[in-house]
Amino acid sequence: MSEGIGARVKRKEDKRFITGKGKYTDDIRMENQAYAAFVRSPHAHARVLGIDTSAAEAMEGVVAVLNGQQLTGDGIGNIICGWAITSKDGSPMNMGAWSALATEKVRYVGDAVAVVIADSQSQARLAAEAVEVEYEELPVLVSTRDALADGAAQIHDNAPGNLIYDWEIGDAAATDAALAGSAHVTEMEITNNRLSPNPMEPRSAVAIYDEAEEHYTLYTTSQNPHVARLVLSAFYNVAPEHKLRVIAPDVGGGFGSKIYIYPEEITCLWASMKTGRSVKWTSDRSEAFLTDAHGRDHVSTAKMGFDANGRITGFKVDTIANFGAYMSLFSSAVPTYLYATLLSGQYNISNIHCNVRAVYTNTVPVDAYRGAGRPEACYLIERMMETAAREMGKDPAELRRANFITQFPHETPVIMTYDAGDFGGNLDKAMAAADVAGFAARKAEAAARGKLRGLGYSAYIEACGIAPSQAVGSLGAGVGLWESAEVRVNPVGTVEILTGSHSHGQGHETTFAQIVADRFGIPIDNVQVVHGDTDKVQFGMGTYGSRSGAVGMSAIVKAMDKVEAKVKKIAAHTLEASEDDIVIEGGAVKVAGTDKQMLWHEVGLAAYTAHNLPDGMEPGLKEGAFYDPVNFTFPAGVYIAEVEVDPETGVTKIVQFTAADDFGTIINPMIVEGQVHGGIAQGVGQAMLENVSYDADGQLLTGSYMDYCMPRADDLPSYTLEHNTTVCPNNPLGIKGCGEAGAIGSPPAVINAITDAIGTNDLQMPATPQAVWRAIQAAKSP
Ligand code: MCN
Repeated sequence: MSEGIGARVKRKEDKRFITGKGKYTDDIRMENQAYAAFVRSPHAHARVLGIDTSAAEAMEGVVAVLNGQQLTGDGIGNIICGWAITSKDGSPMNMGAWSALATEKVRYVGDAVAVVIADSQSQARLAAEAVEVEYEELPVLVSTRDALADGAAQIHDNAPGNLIYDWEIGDAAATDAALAGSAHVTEMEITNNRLSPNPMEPRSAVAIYDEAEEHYTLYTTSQNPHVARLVLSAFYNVAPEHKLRVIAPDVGGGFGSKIYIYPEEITCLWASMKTGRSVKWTSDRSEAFLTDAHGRDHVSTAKMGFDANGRITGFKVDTIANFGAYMSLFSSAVPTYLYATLLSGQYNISNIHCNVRAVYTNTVPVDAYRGAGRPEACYLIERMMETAAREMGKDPAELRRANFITQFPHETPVIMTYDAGDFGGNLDKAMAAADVAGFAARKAEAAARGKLRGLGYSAYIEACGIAPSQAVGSLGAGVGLWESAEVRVNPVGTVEILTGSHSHGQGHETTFAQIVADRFGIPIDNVQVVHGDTDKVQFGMGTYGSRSGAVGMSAIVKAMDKVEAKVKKIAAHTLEASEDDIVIEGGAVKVAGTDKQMLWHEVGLAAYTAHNLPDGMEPGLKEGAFYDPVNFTFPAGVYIAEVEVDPETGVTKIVQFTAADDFGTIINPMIVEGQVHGGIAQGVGQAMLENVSYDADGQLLTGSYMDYCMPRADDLPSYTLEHNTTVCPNNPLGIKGCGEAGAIGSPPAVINAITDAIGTNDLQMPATPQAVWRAIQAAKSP
């Protein structure tokens, strides 16, 4: 069986994962290891008047108690947001100061003010409780909607009215005019609920300072160890870049939350230098809820206009995006270039305008979480489309079809250029697989059992495979978004791939090996994928924005092109043939049309023994490449959810979920399906169960799995998945990213299905039984 492109190969890495042999950060044990425990604010907003560490310092096992004054005194810089967004009046964004250990003020419950380093974890935690911090409580602001209101608590002095930026995209006047001239305008207020990321492995860091070498090593749960090293050295001044090695070993999921450099990594590195001990910190689940960057949290009002034929005339959106207490690394890009630029959806819309006001509140910082801006855009558009269809008495599928973009490339009014797609084909496949034609009969049968059955669509598009450095750089990104790779063919013909991408659940060790196996005709077991270590891989931009396939693999392809060119030269020279006649097939390098050949490993050996290489050729067989894409990739699809609601209780069951996706060329269908399954599960979680909730004092009400409801297997149906392939023209393999699609496309399908069932559009996520029941009652009352 082929193991190459398109093969349903089992994941190579799973052997160590399912046998408990994965090596995670918390598995690292150093001889002189000490443990860190953070002293965290119990208040959402308070002035720090004093910190008394004397009792803690006297406790058994305590090595040191360190605070923010010492940290800043040692020149450790503030945590920053790396993507500059300019407000529409030309002013820069108002970034409030964020010290890894707070000095004068705390701004959310869980904000760290000091750290205890002790011989054991329990000693550190006990001593952290003995640190006495005197606080003066300040007024608290939690609500996204109220953040800009007069009299709201002021969170950062340099962000008057809590406004971080007031940004816009598109043509306001043209959109207003289009709406004014519309035959029908649908208007909605839509919230996108705040989510907690919940990777299986909580965050962890082990910092090791080697005094003799003045060298630091950081093991950390990172999706992008090179960016972590860059930021820690260049911006936070923790260690010089060449004296800092960052290793992200096995990482048990991230979903975006492990892109950022958090206070804990910075503090552990610094504390290791201060104490001369290796310092380990591993978050427990409560700490994860309190400190991992949250996702979403938008409040939007939107108007979508239609002409008499149901063609969209204009789309106007006003969004308030809650950033929490501080600006995390990529936070500013999420509700702007990852959200508003996708507001055209799959539709041909001439006039779009979106205004985004980003605000501070006394809550955990908010940043990218699976989909990052694109789920928020998709949810808005797709709820508007479904509602508009109902208001105009049109079939929701056909309203979408009538507005689909059919010609590519297509430039939207919100600066995206979609490169390829077949939106009508996706809809056809999804409708056939979901048996939409049979829905009326199923609905009638459910009604006979006293159940309300509903069907909801979502036609999503997203921009991923992020993306061209030049474009994102000019839009404010502080980093390029290329990727690097090195392909090393060993003397025995086995291959090592060094990549700047980082796998933390996506199966890169398998899919990356598959493209090498495909190209060189060798077994995937002869390919080793090396990633996650700044000493082994020179640089890389890491994994997020579903970019490892489209960008990371493209860098490997570029490096393989160079290897192949050299292999052909060696074989042509050895076999006394023309380079043009050399082909690589089935593990051999052959002269086409003859029986002359070298086995793959013989070429490897020839490259290293080097006694018979072409004149002037350097020995060895190793090539590197950087790949910078010319555009994003645009996966798109249609999701159809079918639900049954019990009108007496509001309990809702998804009885059928169909996804027809276009991911371009698929390297491994099994891995892609796994990605879609996981994404849909998270989307269903957002739609029906998950919601981060604070009380008015800024206390987190959902700080454990007793209160934060994650989807479980029995909340989910067996999915029906279809693929409709249009090849991406902008990368060598024709790939589009698949890692976020499920989380982007599924929430509106679910809510559209529930609102179809209960006969009201007035429902916000999460559609818990209580929320659904209330919506049914509200719809009944006059
Ligand atoms: N792939 C493929 N064919 C395609 C596209 C992708 O076979 N046409 C394969 C890739 O080779 C890779 C996997 O599918 O093995 C996902 O590829 P891609 O869509 O490029 O996404 P990334 O590898 O860049 O992963 C990032 C993406 C994001 S942004 C989030 S968030 C997310 C996700 O992946 N977080 C995850 N999936 C996750 N899965 C797990 N288990 N854990 C996470 O934290």
